[in-house]
Amino acid sequence: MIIKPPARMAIDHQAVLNEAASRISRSRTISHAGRRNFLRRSLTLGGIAMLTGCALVDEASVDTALSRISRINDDVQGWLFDPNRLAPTYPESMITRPFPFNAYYGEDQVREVEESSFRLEVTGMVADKRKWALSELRAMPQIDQVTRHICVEGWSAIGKWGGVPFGSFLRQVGADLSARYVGFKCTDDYYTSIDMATAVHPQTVLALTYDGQPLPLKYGFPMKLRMPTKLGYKNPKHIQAIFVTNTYPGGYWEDQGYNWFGGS
Ligand SMILES: Nc1nc2c(c(=O)[nH]1)N[C@H]1C(S)=C(S)[C@@H](COP(=O)(O)O)O[C@H]1N2
Ligand SMILES: [Mo]
Repeated sequence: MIIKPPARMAIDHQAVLNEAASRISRSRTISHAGRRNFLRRSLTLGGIAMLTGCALVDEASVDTALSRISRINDDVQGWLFDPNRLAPTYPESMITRPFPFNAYYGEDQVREVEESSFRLEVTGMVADKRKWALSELRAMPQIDQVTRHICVEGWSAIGKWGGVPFGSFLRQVGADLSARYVGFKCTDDYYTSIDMATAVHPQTVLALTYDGQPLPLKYGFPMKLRMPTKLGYKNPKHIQAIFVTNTYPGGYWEDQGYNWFGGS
């Protein structure tokens, strides 16, 4: 089927995005599935073509349109993100046991990391680029929180993570907090990146423990970034390097089409 593109016209992108943002926030009171249907019903094919500037004539242009929508969606989620709104926390009695494992490989392929020689690298737009031993991170003030992890593969689970509030860590290394992104490289070659607003959110934790114990290997030893405001794939395990940048770093799943903002 060939869908005729609308005639070229000046598009007020700001107005379109404002409308999309207000639709999303209005639809926040309804369920996730309801919200999806709501948006699906409100965006016509002509609307998609107009919003993305793509004539939906073949599969390639549909893919381009979808990835542009995903980037517009990143912007809208970024604008809607409330830096003071807290994700729900739960009593310890609700912790999911055993907590599920997930990665882009099987649990038998988790790679060892040697604790004594491990050093966290910190690069990019930061004043202090020195490397960190695990013991130095453990010496910083720590917090604990019980939150829900949501994986797009269709499961969610409640767990307890503890560690250094990531905002404190970024301030400690003199990160430029006006930079757009914080990127992560992991010892298993996974990588991802987040927006600065989420990086300094009060519940974003550079987690060193799980359920009161040093972070087990399968859950991301030596450290993971735990963000209850973001979906599972945005929470990098086995962090080796952290960098602050204005250049979009993408991510392992994000580069394969997962939405970059990945709010939950
Ligand atoms: N380094 C690394 N981090 C990762 C992944 C991965 O494959 N490698 N998978 C992500 C996904 S999709 C999920 S759901 C969670 C799973 O974390 P868990 O094993 O603690 O449940 O880790 C995320 N972080
Ligand atoms: Mo996931």
